[in-house]
Amino acid sequence: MAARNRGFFEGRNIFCLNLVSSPGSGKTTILEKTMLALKPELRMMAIEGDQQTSLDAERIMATGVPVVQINTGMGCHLDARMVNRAMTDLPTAEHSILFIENVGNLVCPAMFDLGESKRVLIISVTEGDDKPLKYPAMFRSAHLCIINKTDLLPYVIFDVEKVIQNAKSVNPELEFIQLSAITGEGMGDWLEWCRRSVK
Ligand SMILES: Nc1nc2c(ncn2[C@@H]2O[C@H](COP(=O)(O)OP(=O)(O)OP(=O)(O)O)[C@@H](O)[C@H]2O)c(=O)[nH]1
Ligand SMILES: [Mg+2]
Repeated sequence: MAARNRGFFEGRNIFCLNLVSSPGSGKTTILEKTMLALKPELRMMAIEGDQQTSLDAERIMATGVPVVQINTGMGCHLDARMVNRAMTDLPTAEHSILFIENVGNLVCPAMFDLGESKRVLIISVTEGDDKPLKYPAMFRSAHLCIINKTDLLPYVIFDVEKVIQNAKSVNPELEFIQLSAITGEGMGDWLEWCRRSVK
């Protein structure tokens, strides 16, 4: 099913991102800011995964981007079948970006290919710089690592160089972008990464 999704996305030049992280690291906040910034130039869609509620979908809807909420109930991750079903409720614009916000969980989503083009892992500076070593599967499966909430660095014990070094020890190919979704610092690098990726 993941392969079918991937073929569907590739055939339409839909760049699909699977955003994974612990709960609360800032996935929805980054998406809200990204959508408001890129709306004038890019077509976007979103799938929101949570165990319960449509709270995140409502936040995305407020930006004007088409969105579908998936509730996994007792489930702890999205799978390719859920994404395939959700796509029937989204307008599939060619040359667009599909953002899939996975269920907040640094373990299970690592093992489920959704058919995405790239996997984006978000870690916030309040989570500790040891996380790549403790949850290596997620860091190993990601293409890009966003280090979020850099505005909080003066208040927490978190060594950015160390988290990068730890993450590279499990995945030497991993790219990094540091940003604060709240102050906007570093958001330009992420927006540029998105722009470059859409064909
Ligand atoms: N200081 C600071 N707070 C942030 C930043 N980004 C997000 N937050 C806050 O972090 C909290 C969680 O943000 P969300 O965007 O809901 O996180 P999430 O990863 O979507 O959470 P789940 O969907 O529940 O996994 C909110 O209170 C945000 O305002 C940031 O860059 N700096
Ligand atoms: Mg969220």
